[in-house]
Amino acid sequence: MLIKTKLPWLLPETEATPESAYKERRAFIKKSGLATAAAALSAKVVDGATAGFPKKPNLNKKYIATDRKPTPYKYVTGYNNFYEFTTDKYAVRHLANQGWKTEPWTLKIGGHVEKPMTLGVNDLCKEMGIEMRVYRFRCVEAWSMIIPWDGFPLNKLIKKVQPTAKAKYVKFTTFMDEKAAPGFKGYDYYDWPYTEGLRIDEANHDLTFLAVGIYGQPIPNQNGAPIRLVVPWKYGFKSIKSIVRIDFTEKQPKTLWNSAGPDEYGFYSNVNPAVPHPRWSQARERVIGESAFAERVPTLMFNGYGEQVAGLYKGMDLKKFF
Ligand SMILES: Nc1nc2c(c(=O)[nH]1)N[C@H]1C(S)=C(S)[C@@H](COP(=O)(O)O)O[C@H]1N2
Ligand SMILES: [Mo]
Repeated sequence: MLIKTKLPWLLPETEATPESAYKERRAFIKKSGLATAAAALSAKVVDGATAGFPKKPNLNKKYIATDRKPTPYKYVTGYNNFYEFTTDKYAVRHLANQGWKTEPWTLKIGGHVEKPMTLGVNDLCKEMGIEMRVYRFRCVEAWSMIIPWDGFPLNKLIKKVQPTAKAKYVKFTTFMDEKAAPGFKGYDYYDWPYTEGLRIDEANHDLTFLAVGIYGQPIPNQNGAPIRLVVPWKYGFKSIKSIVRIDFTEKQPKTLWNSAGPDEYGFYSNVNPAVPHPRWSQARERVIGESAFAERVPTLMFNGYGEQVAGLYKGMDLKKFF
């Protein structure tokens, strides 16, 4: 298989990380000088500063995960996948806060729309209004969190730009600045920049969210400042970070993970406990923040959002990979 033979370092962390390994890793980071960030290890995480961010976003009570507690902030912002910086989940927060500027930031929207536009994220925050929603988040690597996101539904922005009849898909693109992040050169076998896509009806679904904050604060760099997608019923890699472009397309767009491993990372990639990843089961997940030795909990179809989203996939065989 492509990834197994050529890209062994892609092997995601499917195993629980015991506390001892975590401590060893901290020691390693300190010694290796990997991070000038060694000093920052004990320092406060630097939050992204988004001037347009409201003082106190209101919780939208329609969207609260009731059966699990939100994952503590330190895990949400300290255990990250952001390959533009590094594949080391614990080092992302250091590398993403060493001079990478996420403000000001503009988002360009184009393709098949009546009103292509370029928007500043601060203005966007003010115009769209920011609400908090607590969503489950399930990574394809079989770990999960519960995250209070602040942002607005993508469909509000879609309404503003008015897609034409030709717009069947939406393509998202992440920033690409080789000076700001070492991953572009370090992992040059990926088809950078990071891209993702949704079908237009998925993009318009009320659950599909653009997040500019976490826990009522501007979203930290490591979580995808200043604006990232959140699609809670899909595997985490669909939730693309630090978006610079949104394009409405006629054809299904190429996406980074689907190109890198088409047999492992489908375009749809809805959370589905019945369809194993070719290299591991998706039936259960490790809840981050609980003991590494805690029993894994069952993964839910569509990550628990089946009632809301199953209708989008009528006629598609849910026992199959797609
Ligand atoms: N641009 C970009 N977006 C990305 C990624 C990435 O490497 N680059 N990783 C994805 C993966 S695999 C996951 S699980 C989530 C992680 O989001 P978090 O670090 O905020 O938990 O971001 C997704 N979005
Ligand atoms: Mo992921």
